[in-house]
Parts: sequence; structure tokens; C-alpha cells
Amino acid sequence: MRILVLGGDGYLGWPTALHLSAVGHDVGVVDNFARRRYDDELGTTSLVPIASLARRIAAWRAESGHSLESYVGDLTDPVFVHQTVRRFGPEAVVHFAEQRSAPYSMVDQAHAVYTQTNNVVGTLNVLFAIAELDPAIHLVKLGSMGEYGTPDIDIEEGWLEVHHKGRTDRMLYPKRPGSFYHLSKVHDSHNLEFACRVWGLAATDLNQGIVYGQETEETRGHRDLLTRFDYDAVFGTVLNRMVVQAACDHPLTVYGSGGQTRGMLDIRDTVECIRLACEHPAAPGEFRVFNQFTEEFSVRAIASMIQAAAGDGVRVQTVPNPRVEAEDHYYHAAHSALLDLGLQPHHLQDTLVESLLAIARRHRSHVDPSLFEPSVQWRSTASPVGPRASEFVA
Ligand code: NAD
Ligand code: USQ
Repeated sequence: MRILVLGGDGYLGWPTALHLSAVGHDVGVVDNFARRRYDDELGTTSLVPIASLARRIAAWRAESGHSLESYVGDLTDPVFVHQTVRRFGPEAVVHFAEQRSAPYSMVDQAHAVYTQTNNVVGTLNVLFAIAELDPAIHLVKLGSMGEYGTPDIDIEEGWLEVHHKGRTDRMLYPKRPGSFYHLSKVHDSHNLEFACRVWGLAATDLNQGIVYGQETEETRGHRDLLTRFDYDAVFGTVLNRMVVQAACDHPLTVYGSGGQTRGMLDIRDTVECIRLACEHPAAPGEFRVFNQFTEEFSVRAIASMIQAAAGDGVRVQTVPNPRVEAEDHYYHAAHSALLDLGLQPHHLQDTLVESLLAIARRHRSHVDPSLFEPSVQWRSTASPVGPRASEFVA
């Protein structure tokens, strides 16, 4: 298949592009390097050094003999999106290219507006390009388990059968997310469902849980193929952060009581889920939703597992929660669709010991411990992080 990977320079987009290429698909990557610029803004950097996109592509060609086409541009530019989809001629578009940090979206008004504009407008431009150029293109869009929030009932895969006053309908599952970033994904999901219903597009919304890990089969081969690894309080996610904290004897930062429970998956399962979704497309007019995670853990349980794996001396520190979120809640989410397509999950217990702690320990001398400190407060409308996004974006 010809598959265009939007956000193909990012943490997940890059290894996914390589995985799709390795199994024989013709892959193109699109990116505007926004993620590299957030690092400049925040004074952060990937713990594992990453090569430029040009070097990455050259290294992949040398390693595998496969080429990757690249398109540098911004999805919020409708002309760029239209031209890129027309030139590449994909059968599937995988869309990772969004601002993906909840804390970044909560810094202040400018960061919230930037996040929602970037994500919602970019996705609209992709939907219009597909509708105008070739409605048969299957859109595989990265959503988030956090779109659902933590309702007191079971979470289904996107849809809910509702019985009301003697009548029944199948409706989009009600959403109650926890940040302006997660809300941007909810807005995207509604726009996708509308485009499928009205224009007959075929889309798969992958409500992904929190991804951990840094190595895939394809990135391991050469240092120019490595993907990024974030541990700072804005872009680092809980498990990746705690592994780095353990590697440099910093206490593990549990926000609040630590009962927050989330679906999680290994980065090797992310790339495989995308392959499965592309190779088993949604039908014309179908808005298909998969919950993409393999195991669920509370923050407290993650800290205990890391303590046990890293050995004596690792401490847990309870930090006043900078977020507004339920800390002890019901959590039971369906996630059978990708398993039914053949996903063979990796398990955190194995990845922690075999790979994650070793990576963090190898790079610990480059860690800046000041970046562990949570810097964005949900209750405040202006947190002191970097310049205003409007200046940064300009
Ligand atoms: P990332 O920030 O590393 O990658 C996103 C890439 O998209 C970056 O390279 C960025 O430069 C690019 N991008 C952003 N806006 C763009 C635009 N307007 N035009 C062109 N390129 C643009 O993030 P990631 O961790 O790889 O996440 C990828 C996707 O998966 C996101 O949509 C995210 O919401 C979703 N997701 C991630 C996780 C996770 O744990 N990392 C979990 C669930 C869902
Ligand atoms: N947390 C801690 N300590 C930390 C960091 C986080 O206790 O040091 C807690 C948070 O309060 C939260 C939970 O861990 O309850 C998860 O936080 P996170 O930063 O790991 O994840 P989140 O903000 O939800 O976002 C990440 C990705 C996002 C993706 C989402 C999937 O950045 O792109 O959409 O995971 S999900 O969580 O399923 O919505």
C-alpha cells in the first residue's frame, strides 16, 4: 500500500513510518518540525539524541534499501495538504501530526488556542483533501483514551447503545476529557464521524492510551534511526518520566493520591496497531473506533513496579496534583478490536527490565533534574512556561 504518515518526525510517527516501510509498504512522511521547536521554547531536549529528518531517511535507505519520501510543511495550510495528498497518492493516511501534550495546552490562553487550532484545523484540512481528491483513502487518525475521561460506567469502543424513554439508538460515547489538548481530540472525533456520515469517507479513530518505551525492531539498527524520549514535566509521560527518575535516583513523582488509572501500551504495539488498522481498512462511510491499549495501571502501581524493577533506594514522592482530575475512580475500558485483528501485546513487566531502565541508565548523565518539576497548573490560566505561544508560533 501507499501510506502517508503525518507527523512522521515525531516520537511515534517516525518508528511507525519505518515499521510500515519494513513490511513492504511505500511510505511518505509529512512534518513541520513543530515538536523540535517546542523543545526550543521549553528549554528541553529528547534524552536520547535524535538525528534530523534528512539524516534519518538517509540512514533508513542505507539500512533497509527502502526509500521514504518526505514533505515538509504545516497541516494548517490547506494548499500544502491538498498538494501533498495529490502528489503522494496514498491509499491510507495515518495522522499523528498534532500538539499532543495536555500540560502544554494548559499553559495559558495562547497555548490552548494554538493547540486546538493546530489540531482541529489540521484534521479538517486532511478531511477536505481526502474528500476532494479520493474519498476511498482510508484515514487512520490518532485519538486518545483521555477523550472519555473517567466515567463511572464501562468505556466502550467509541459508540454506546443508549436506551431512553422506550427507544434505542447507537450514539458516539459521551466524552468528558481533562485538558484543552484532550478536548481537541474530541472535536476531531466529531468532525471525522461527520465526514464519514456525510461524504462517505472511511476513517479509523484510534483512541490510544499512554505509550511507553523507546525502541522498536526498526529503530534499533542505527543511532540515526532512534526516536525521541521525553522526561520533562510538559512532554514526558508518566511511565517514561518515572523510569528516568529511577535511573538518576530522583523520587518518583506521583501526582496526588496516585489512583489515576490509565490504559497503556508498548511503543512496539503502537506501530503494529497502525499496521493492522491500515491493512484492515474501515468500509466507505464507516467511522470506526478502536481503543488502543493493552494493559491498565494506576500511577501508584506504575511507581511500585518501577521501584521493584530498579531495586533498592528508589523513593516515591507524593506531589500536590497540578491537574484537576479524579484520583480514585472506576475504570473499565473495552479494548478487544485490535486483539481481534491479531495484535500480540508486549507486557510492561518485561519491557521495563529488558529495555526501558537500561535506556534511561545509559543516558542518565544528560538528565536535567529541574525538568522533573511540574510547571503547569490546571487551576491557573497562566503558567510561567516559555514565551507566549503566539510569539513562538510566529
Ligand atoms: P510528537 O509530538 O512526538 O509527534 C507529533 C509530530 O507531528 C511532531 O513531529 C510534530 O512536529 C508534528 N506536527 C504537529 N503539528 C503539525 C502540523 N500542524 N503540521 C505538520 N506536522 C505537525 O507526538 P507523539 O507522541 O508521537 O504522538 C503522535 C500522536 O499520537 C498525537 O496525535 C498524539 O496525540 C497521539 N497519542 C500519543 C500518545 C503518547 O503517549 N505519546 C498517546 C496517545 C495518543
Ligand atoms: N502523572 C503523575 N506523575 C507524573 C506525570 C503524570 O502522577 O510525573 C499522572 C497525571 O496526573 C495523569 C497520569 O499520570 O493522571 C497520566 O499523565 P501523562 O502525562 O502520562 O499522560 P496524559 O497527560 O494523559 O497524556 C499522554 C500523552 C497524550 C495522550 C495521552 C493518552 O501526552 O498525547 O493522548 O497520554 S491518555 O492518557 O489515554 O489520554
